[in-house]
Amino acid sequence: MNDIIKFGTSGFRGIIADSFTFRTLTATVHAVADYVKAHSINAQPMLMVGYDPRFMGEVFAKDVAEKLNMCGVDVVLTNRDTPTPVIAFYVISHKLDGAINITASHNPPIYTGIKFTPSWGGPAMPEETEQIQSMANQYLAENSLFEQTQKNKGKTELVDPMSEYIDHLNDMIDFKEIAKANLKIAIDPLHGAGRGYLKRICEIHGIKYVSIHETRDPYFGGAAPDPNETNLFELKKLMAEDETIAIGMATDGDADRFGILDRHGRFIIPDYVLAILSEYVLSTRDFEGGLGRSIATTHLIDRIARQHKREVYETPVGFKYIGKLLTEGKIVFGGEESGGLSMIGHIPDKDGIIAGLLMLEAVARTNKTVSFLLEDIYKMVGTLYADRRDIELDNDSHAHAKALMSNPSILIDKLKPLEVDRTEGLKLLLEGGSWLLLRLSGTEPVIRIYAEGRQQTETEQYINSVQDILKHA
Ligand code: VG1
Ligand code: CO
Repeated sequence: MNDIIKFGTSGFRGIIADSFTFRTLTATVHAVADYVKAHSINAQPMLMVGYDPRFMGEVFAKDVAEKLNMCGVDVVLTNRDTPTPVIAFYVISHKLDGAINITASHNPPIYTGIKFTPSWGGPAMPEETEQIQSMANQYLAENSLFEQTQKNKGKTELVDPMSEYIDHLNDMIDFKEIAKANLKIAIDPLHGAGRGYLKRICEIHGIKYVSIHETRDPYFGGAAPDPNETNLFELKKLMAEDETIAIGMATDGDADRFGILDRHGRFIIPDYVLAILSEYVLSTRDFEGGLGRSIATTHLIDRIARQHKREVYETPVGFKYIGKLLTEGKIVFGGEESGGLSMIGHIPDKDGIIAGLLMLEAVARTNKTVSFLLEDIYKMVGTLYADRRDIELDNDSHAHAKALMSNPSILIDKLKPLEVDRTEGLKLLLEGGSWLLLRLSGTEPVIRIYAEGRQQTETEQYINSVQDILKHA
């Protein structure tokens, strides 16, 4: 039997009315309820239920709350679309048993999905989602969904988690430094769940700002709510026209990813943002511990860790692994090339809001632009140029991509790697600190080719060589 409900890198996602329906949602919710009841120390467990601003998000969320109540689980339901990091913070600070979030994150508007946050506050680990997934698919197959009502029904309460989260940021960010620098910023939540958050933070702290895409639009203006260079063209334009804006900050559909623009609207790829902020956090925060990065993320982080005599931990792709390292106290700061980061004292999930604020603090304190901060990194540890290309896959090309990854001799003959790493997908470690990684996405039907070379041209060559092989397969 083919499983209809599949948890990928972060949650179960599906096209609305195709694999994501009330039926698959209900099956998943029942399975989550089973999981939570088996693991909670409370007789009546409690979950937060939230949603992003996608089509019918609030309707699905209300349905989730009702189904959870029927299963004997209490619910705190968010009063509006809410960022994943805000939900994670609420779960931890209120010691809940977890959360269900109706979101497909950065995916295009035809998708929605479910992210499950367990009580530890990070994205669920594979051992957690495997149990939920197999139970959910069993419920679907047996068609036994609505019989499971309990005598002790749960209750639902509506909450507004915004101000508690914003208050907590006072412990994480040096707003005094930010105020002193008196900078103006530009904000773009891309119509996602981050709507109103950075804006409110600016209002509270007297930071000058302009913002766009703050309204709810389930079509996200016609693109995916992914804060990459292409999708940030309007923010870019706004910054190019206003000389006084020091930095631009964007968040994705559920506001756990960041996008950063330097003055004049220059897009800074997340790898560089992570390098700058790893260095900044290590030199301004007094915490013990190493740095964390995924296998697909810049090795500049390793060099920065070495400079500070700290450990670096490499994980598979998915912030859950970095979240665990934060929870275990092994790292001070961790990030992923897709635009995810968090730090000690905050949540074990990525947070696009704190990412923007941390960069603003770095710019304010050092009185340097983001590009200058990157130059400082290069001066300190040398240069590396990271890049990624995503190639859409149909059935044929999917088979080719898989074949190349399982038998990469043609690539190995061509690039002569020093080492082949099979932790996830295929990673070739090359001369002079360069590397190449191929893996299939767990959230979209694409193969991702990542590379990092000593020159931009070297990076492009590596990526092109894979693309050529795939084209001619
Ligand atoms: C992608 C990113 C990964 C991220 C995940 C969830 O996964 O590469 O870094 O953690 O999305 O992000 P994949 O398997 O498609 O490469 V989010 O903002 O969609 O929760
Ligand atoms: Co996201």
